[in-house]
Amino acid sequence: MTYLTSNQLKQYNDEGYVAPVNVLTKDEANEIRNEIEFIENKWPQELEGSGRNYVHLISPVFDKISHNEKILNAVESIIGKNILVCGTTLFIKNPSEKGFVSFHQDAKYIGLEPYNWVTAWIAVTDTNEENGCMRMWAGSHKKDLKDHNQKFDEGNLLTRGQTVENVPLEETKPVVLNAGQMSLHHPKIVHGSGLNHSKDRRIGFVIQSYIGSDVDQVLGKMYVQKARGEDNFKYHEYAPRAKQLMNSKDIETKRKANDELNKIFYSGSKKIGKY
Ligand SMILES: O=C(O)CCC(=O)C(=O)O
Repeated sequence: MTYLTSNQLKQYNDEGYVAPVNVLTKDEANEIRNEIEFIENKWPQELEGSGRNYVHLISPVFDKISHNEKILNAVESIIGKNILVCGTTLFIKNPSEKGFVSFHQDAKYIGLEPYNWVTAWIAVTDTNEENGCMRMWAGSHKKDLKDHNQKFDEGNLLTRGQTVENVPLEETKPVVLNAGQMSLHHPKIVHGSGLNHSKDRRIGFVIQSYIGSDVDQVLGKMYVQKARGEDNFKYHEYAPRAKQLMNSKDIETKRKANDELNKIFYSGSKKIGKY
């Protein structure tokens, strides 16, 4: 049984996130890391920039994780049984780089409404305070969306460097996960993460996000896949599931999906960032 327990649901409702949730074995997490490193070696450009998005469309390994029963059971506990995979992203912090994620709310620029959706952050490597795990401002999901400064700052892994200023660090909690565990977070929770001070990579594979089929995209177009239940709303484009690594048709779908996603992320912005 991997539906959330009443205690886990309480944590999600009270704090805006739940962690850790056990979903993958260490071997399954390693399989993801190997897939990433295989792609990086064989096709060095593929995961660069906005190529870090929608990797589940070009790789059966990521496809399998995005449709994993245990993950979907936990997600169903939050958003109900009609579930679509709406996007995926790799958040990789290499030890030699100065990557970080400024405090932000996912709902600010993504255009998914209503907020019947949840983000699943899968730890591909162990993630802790030393290597820059996420920090959640517990309870912040209960308030309205906040102003974000658009900083486009060096090292920021977010598209616009969007930043909620003056977050009280003492009210944020580290999301420490072993490889194979996940956290689930609310569209409005303020969260971010610091630098990787360790000697190894910190890798998160993020299903960003699982949406209820009742969730529309109010800023543009999105490529989804049915994960569970029914889609009686049919708001979105459908993308085929990857059966083979880097099939040329799938690469084309990933490119189109990213072009559309960029229009959403940069809607109203005068500047375009690295991702
Ligand atoms: O990986 C990180 O440190 C941040 C990821 C994030 O902001 C998200 O998944 O919403």
